[in-house]
Amino acid sequence: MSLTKHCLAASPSVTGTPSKGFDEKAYLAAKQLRAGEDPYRQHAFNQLESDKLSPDRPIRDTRHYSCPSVSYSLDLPATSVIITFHNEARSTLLRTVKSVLNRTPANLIQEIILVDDFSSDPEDCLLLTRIPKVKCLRNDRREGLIRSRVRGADVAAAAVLTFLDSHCEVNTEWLQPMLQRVKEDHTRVVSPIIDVISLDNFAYLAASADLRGGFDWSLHFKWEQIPLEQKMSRTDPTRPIRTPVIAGGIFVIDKSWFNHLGKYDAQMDIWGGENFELSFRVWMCGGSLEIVPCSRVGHVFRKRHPYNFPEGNALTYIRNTKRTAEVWMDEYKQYYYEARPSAIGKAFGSVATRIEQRKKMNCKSFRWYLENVYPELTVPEKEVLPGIIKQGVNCLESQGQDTAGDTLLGMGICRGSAKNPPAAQAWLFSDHLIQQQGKCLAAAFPSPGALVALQVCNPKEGSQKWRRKGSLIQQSVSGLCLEMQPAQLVTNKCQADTPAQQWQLLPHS
Ligand code: UD2
Ligand code: MN
Repeated sequence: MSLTKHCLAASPSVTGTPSKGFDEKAYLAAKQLRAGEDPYRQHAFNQLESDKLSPDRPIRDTRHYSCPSVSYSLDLPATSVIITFHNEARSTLLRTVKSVLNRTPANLIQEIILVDDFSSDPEDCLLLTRIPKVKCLRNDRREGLIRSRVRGADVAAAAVLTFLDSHCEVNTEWLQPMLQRVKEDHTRVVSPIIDVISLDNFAYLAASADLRGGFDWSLHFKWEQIPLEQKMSRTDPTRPIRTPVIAGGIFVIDKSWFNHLGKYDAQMDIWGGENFELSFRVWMCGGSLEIVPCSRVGHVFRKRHPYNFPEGNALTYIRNTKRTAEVWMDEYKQYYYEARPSAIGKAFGSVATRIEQRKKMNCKSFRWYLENVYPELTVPEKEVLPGIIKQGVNCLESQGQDTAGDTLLGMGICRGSAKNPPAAQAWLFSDHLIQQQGKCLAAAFPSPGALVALQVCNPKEGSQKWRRKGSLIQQSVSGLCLEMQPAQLVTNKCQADTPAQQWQLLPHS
């Protein structure tokens, strides 16, 4: 577990100039695919295609056309790039390293720290230290990417850390926009848009610029569209996108902030879940996460893991996500267990020190996170709650029918008691529906000022789905809020300080 002597050697030459000591061709040739071998077997991508490409191949600049005219500080901080890998293909590993050196101003790269997570051949890593700035740490047993990254971060000399997977290609001006955001505010943790390098033919493909990181209650990561209301209000495509979670592999973080927040949970093994744990921690403990669209980094997304999990893939994922749920999700962890029942009763080690750290840092609650960072994640509401819907001293009520036979909705002084209201003021809240006698509140054509009416309940109907957002009641599909205007109930742009949008849902029991 020590720095090898290669790693301590000073780097005499300037970044970008080929190093005399490193023979690229020999490095690659030594590990070429044997004739007849399945090119997907070892790495779960087409190694043959990767091996054919130059380590310096050009790629298309996939940024929005307004990005090149954005300017950045002249005194951006330098960064230590940390790349952990376990049995990576030489051609992809080398291309990752070269793309960084070729496409980044030399003064911004302090060093590239490779953490060889006990790959079969130590030379995959060691030989690369002949390239200026490249260092190599080798684990003397398999640790997994989480502990490996911490090991790399601990020896990093720069004030800012940049993590990359070992099969990436960074694009034009990828680093500057991320460093700029971190320099302005060291609590920001930033990612690029992650472009796709085809696992079949290694074509470099632009990813959508309208995505952010999301997840479901089983703690399964997914890319999702940024909410409509945010998309509509985006006038400048170079502005960062707030993201509830990051994908995990490619991000920039201030080193002292990373340390302050507790690095990673070192009891997580191999792969998976650490991105949720870090994301919840960053948001809940005073930082923020964002995707910077003018930064683009390509990554080979695979369909299966090319390496083994000593404890098995499923158990490892459970252990890591269960530790995340136990430390960060408070009472909401019940939904994790409902969505992933196989996690119930499984061993996950002690989380006492992580919980203690959360307390010490005085982090906010998971409820705060849900309300402020990820209100789009719907909380399962299985039980049916009977109740009243109050605004000031008035209650939402049905007020007979109009000539077309539609129920009129309005406000009336609350009668009876919350426990025993008259039928016209009694509502059921269930599964995101708000109903009265089989009819549900619906905004069929939601727009500011559009009427909300009662319709026959249909749980599949998006226009009938509502969720609480503090004291607002928001329609999930449109993002608009329920508002009482003098004579009618409408949807309108959500405004937390508008009294007509403040609602209390008081249950009967
Ligand atoms: C994504 C992330 C990855 C990580 C993972 C969840 C991106 C682009 N990738 O999965 O970084 O956050 O989600 O954990 O966001 N590795 C080791 N030791 C191991 C296993 C893996 O060093 O025991 C290395 C591996 O060689 C690679 C990196 O860790 O460089 C990530 O592994 P992956 O590429 O299999 O993960 P990926 O991209 O599916
Ligand atoms: Mn990867």
